[in-house]
Amino acid sequence: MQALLRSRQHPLIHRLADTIEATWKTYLELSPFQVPEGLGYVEGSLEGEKLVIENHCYQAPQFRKLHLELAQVSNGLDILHCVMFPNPEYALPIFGTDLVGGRGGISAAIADLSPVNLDRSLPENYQQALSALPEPPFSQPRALPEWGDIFSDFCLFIRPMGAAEEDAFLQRVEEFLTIHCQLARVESSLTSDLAIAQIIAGQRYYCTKQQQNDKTRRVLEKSFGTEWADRYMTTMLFDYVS
Ligand code: BLA
Repeated sequence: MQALLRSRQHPLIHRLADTIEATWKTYLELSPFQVPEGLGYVEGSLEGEKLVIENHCYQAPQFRKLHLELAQVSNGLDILHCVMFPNPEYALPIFGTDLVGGRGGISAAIADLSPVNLDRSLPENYQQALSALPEPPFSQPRALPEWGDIFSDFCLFIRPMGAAEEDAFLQRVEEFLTIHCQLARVESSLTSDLAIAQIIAGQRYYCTKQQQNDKTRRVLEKSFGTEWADRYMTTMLFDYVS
């Protein structure tokens, strides 16, 4: 078995990957998740840029898929992508985080608990817990893209400047994750088919928006081609139940 990709990645990516897995193991009843055939570990280099992808997936009673992906492009780009897809019988938001950067530092650090209910607001218990967190001290906020209407008011999208801001980002994501796992554990499942159908629709909306991220698509296309990139984005990164 080769060394884990994270040991060769930007330190913040390595630390966040470890934090995500540790939090999952602490709070959730994890079981294995079957990654689609051939997608656990992938390498491609179509237009010369070699891309390596390592997927770590689990499931838990409240989550149909817990996905942590680490990727590295030979030009020096390091990526961490993580999404926790709730089982649609639970009216839970979608946790997502993306870190993109390389030797020059992390250029994009984003984390959110994104609502999926009809009025696209977070449940009251989430709003309360998130509002109680101190205002984070980041000097370079970044503007969300057009498709970013899926994100909550608590969404963090920054370019971390220096070690202190990297630490603060990591800490904030750990707080999001802990709040989410703690609230998910005590959430009861929905019983009404209508309510479940509404959650499914909300999750589908989230995924169709994320599939519009051309920056992700371009990185995948350059190494694997357009068809593979599209299939990967719709079946591995942002698949939804129908
Ligand atoms: C941005 N995502 C990016 C960027 C790249 C990727 C290259 C641009 C970085 C920058 O502007 O500094 C690439 N991200 C990838 C790739 C994968 C990936 C190749 O995950 C996977 C193989 N993206 C997510 C999730 C969120 C997300 C879960 O996967 C949020 C919860 C957000 N990424 C996100 C946003 C941007 C981004 C909002 C900025 C997009 C823009 O500015 O247009």
